[in-house]
Formats: sequence, C-alpha cells, structure tokens
Amino acid sequence: MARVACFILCALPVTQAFPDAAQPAAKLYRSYCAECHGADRFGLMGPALLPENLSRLSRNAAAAMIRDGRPTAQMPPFGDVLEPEEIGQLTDYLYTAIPMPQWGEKEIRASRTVHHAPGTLPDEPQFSTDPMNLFIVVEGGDHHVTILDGDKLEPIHRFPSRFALHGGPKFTPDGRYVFFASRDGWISKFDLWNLKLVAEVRAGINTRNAAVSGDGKYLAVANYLPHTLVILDADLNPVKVHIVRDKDGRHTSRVSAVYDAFPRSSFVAALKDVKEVWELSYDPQAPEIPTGMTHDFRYREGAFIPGFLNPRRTDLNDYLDDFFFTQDYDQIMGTSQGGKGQVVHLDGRRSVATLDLPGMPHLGSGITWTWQGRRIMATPNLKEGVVSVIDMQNWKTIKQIGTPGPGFFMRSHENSRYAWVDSMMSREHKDTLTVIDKETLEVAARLTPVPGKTLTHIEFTRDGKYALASLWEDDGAIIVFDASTLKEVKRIPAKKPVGKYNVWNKITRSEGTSH
Ligand code: DHE
Repeated sequence: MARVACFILCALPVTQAFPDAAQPAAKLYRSYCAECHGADRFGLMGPALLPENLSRLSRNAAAAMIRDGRPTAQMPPFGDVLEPEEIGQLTDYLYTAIPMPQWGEKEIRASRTVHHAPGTLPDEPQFSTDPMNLFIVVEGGDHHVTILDGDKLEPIHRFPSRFALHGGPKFTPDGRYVFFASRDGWISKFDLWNLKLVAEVRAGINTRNAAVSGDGKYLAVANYLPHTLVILDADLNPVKVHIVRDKDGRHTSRVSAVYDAFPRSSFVAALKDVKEVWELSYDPQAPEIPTGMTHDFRYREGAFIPGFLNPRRTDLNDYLDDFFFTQDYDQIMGTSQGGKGQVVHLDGRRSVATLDLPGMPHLGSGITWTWQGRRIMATPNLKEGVVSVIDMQNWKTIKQIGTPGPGFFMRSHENSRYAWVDSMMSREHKDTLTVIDKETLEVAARLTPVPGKTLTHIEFTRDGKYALASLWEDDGAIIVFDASTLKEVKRIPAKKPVGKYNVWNKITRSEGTSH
C-alpha cells in the first residue's frame, strides 16, 4: 500500500502534497484514512476527499460517516477508536482546500505506454479454446487478472493488474481487446487473442469507470478527480478532455459513470454534482459543435442529436448517481443517493417517471427479462434485503422479493429460468445466494456452500449452463454451479475474485448481465 501511495505522490505535479503534516488532524488522517483514500487525499480504493468532491455532503453527515462507517462502500466505523473531537478535527481537515492536481491532456499523453504497437501481434487467437467463452476474472486480493477457459472451466493465463480495478472491464465488439479501469485512473488495454498487455494510459487521478464505443473506436473515462470526462481513441491516445461544468460554467462536477448507448452511437454520462445528464455522439455524421458553443445540440430530421464527441445536456430535477438503459436505449433508469429513482427520456430530454427503489441499487446491477409478455427489470438494493421488480412500460413496482440481506449484484442468462442475487451487505447472510424463479417471481432456492464466507457476483457461461460465483476471500474461489440443478460442480481457487466477465455475454449484451 505504501508503495502505491508513494508512486502516486511522486507521479503527480502537485506543489504541496502534505501542506500541514504536523497538524493533529493530519496525523489522524494518516493513521485512519490514508490507506484507502490516499496520503494526498486524492483517492485510492476509496474516493478523493477534497472540498471540491464533498459538495453534496454536509459536515455533519461527513462526521457521522466517519463515526458510523459506510457499509455500502466497505468503509468501517471509527466511532469506537476516535473521540468526538478527533472526528470533528478530521472532518474539518477533509474540508480544508489543497491545490487541485493537474491532470489534463498533456499529462495523460505523457503517461501513455505502448508495449505492443498496433499491427505487431497476430490477428487470430493463439490458443485452441473458444475465445468467445473466456472469462476475465478480476482478483482484488493480490491485484491480478485471470483468464479462464469457459468450456473447461480452467485458468489459461494470469497477469498482474493495476491497483484496485473497479467496475466491469469493457470489450471491443469483436471480443479481441478488453479495457480495464483502476480506481487510480489507469486504463489498461489487453489483447485476449495474444494474452498480452498492449498499452496503458493514466486518464485521471481518481476514476469511476470507462466505456468503449459500440464501433470499438473510442473510450470514455469518468473521473472523480479531476472533474473531467476523457475521450481516448482505441490506442489510448487522448482525443478530448472535457472539464465537466454546469451549463452556466459556474460549478464543476465529478462524473459518476459513463456508458455506451450503441444503438444511438453515443456515450451517456451521469454527473455527481450537477443536475444534468450528458450525451456525446461518436457517430461520424454528428455535427461538430462550433468552438465556444458549450450548450450544445443540433436539430436534425426531427430529433435533437448530440454533437460529435461533445456533450448535449439534459436538465434534471435531481442528481443522477448512476443509471441503467432500457432495451431500446432511449430511456435511462437512474438512481440518486438519498433520492428517488427517476426515468429520463434521452430524446424527450426530461424525467418522465419516478421509481420506487427503497435502498438504492449498486449502480448498474439490475437485469431485465420478459415476464407475462412485458419487459421487467429487477435489481437488488444496497440498504435493504429486497429485490425490486419493476414493469418497464408503466414504471410501477410489480413485486418486492425478500432476500436475507442487502445485496450488490443480480445476474441471469437468456437460457436460464433463474436469476441469482447475493446478500453480501448482510453480516449474518453474506454467505448466501438467493435464486429467484423468473416466471413465478418466487424464491426457488437459497445456497450457502461455505457458511460464514462472503459469496457474491455471479456470471454465466456463454450457453447459460453454468453460473460462476465469487467466494470473496483472500484465499477464495470461483464456485461453479450447474445453472439448472443448482448443484456445485467445481471450485477454482482465486484471490478475492471481485468480479468475472464472460466475453460472449458482454459483447452480445446479454439481458442477464451488465454492459
Ligand atoms: Fe462498484 C460496478 C459504483 C462499491 C464492485 N460500481 C460499478 C459501476 C459503478 C459502481 C458506477 C459500474 C461501472 C461499470 O461497470 O462500468 N461501486 C460503486 C459505488 O458507488 C460504490 C457503492 C461505492 C464506491 O466505492 O465507489 C461501489 N463496487 C463497490 C464495492 O465495494 C465492490 C463490491 C468492491 C470493489 O471492488 O470496490 C464493487 N462494482 C463492483 C463490481 C462491478 C462494479 C465487481 C462490476 C459489476 C459487473 O458485473 O459489471
């Protein structure tokens, strides 16, 4: 950990990393916070803690969070080790301004490393297994990635990753390249056919996630620090760095998440501190927006379309912390911490409905399927042991299915009658997966193969025959279940396997997984 923190400090062009190192609050910060939030407060496993990034959190709420913890972000409570006045000092410290780090196009470009230039590696898979049924397993325990053969259910390759990858890796449409985003801003491009890391770039300092365009030509990277949305080409050269400001140019904002809306040839981004959603087209036919025009769309053939790699803004009534696309990608179902869910029509350019989501889902963790002739969406919630099932025609809640505790992930497959959900936020039932019958909307089974150990994040094989779950321990495993009989068939050792991603299910945008 110290090595990583030092690397970040040494790498950043910041004049004063420790402006007040001798202060009692600074010492408290180093003892209790720096390991996760970075010695410089620029974020590491946890988010950056700077006044610019805390604008939606009151000081009282911040102090309560230090005291009580934040289970949904894996943050423990400190109320039993810190006195109230120490919590007060620490809170003040977090709201003390320090110079914001510079990480613009120049720094991004300078950080780029190419290990294998485009065109220098063979253009076909260098192994005999099905390249479409590979799993990419992100192992957080020792920051590695394993490539798993989904037919034989055996690892074929393992390599070190950047520190703390978060979110799903993203694929080019042919399934050849996969891109990883780390919480400290690195984007890594890996060639799955040659099993080689080909290029890396640091697109931000504290990053949320990345999206790859449906044509495989661009990446968009959502940053918490600096407040930027970065567009890269597929070889990781910076193309545009958008400083994210509201339409009046007065407030900047963190970017919560960015996703690809391939039928619209656009990226859609949720902003954390500004009540707007942004859409940026990567359609080569999209109009350029004249320099200086920030507010930003053109009208063509009856529709407002976004400008080429420039944002079109839709004003919202509430913040959007994350969202989920409808099947046609015309609408997004969004969530806001502390607020209600909202449905936003991307062409109507306004909220069209609210959603009844009792405990805020982990962003993008829902799935859809057809039930009694209509499309429904189901998602677990981070604060309550309940799966919300929502009718996507009228946005009403059809059912709330009880689980033994709050969960992060829900997954299924077109060929499976079951949807699987974890309860990893529950102290007593973090070891249990709940299997829901997609026809009856009833609980079909509860599985606890390793009592007391966290079991979470499911992903199916390409054909939907097997469901792979993560035994989320440092000496953990991928537990493979037969998706019909629900019996365990295999255990593959893994170091805290945070998530796993099947190439085919991802590139075909299976309704049972995230995209
Ligand atoms: Fe995640 C995906 C946000 C905490 C593991 N998480 C995502 C995505 C977002 C998000 C926006 C979608 C990105 C994508 O795939 O493009 N996560 C958040 C949070 O706001 C939250 C609650 C607090 C935070 O620390 O940021 C949070 N997430 C966690 C964890 O504590 C988890 C369990 C462990 C970890 O590694 O941090 C975690 N998040 C994951 C995983 C995915 C993810 C495994 C990808 C799921 C998938 O199947 O696509």
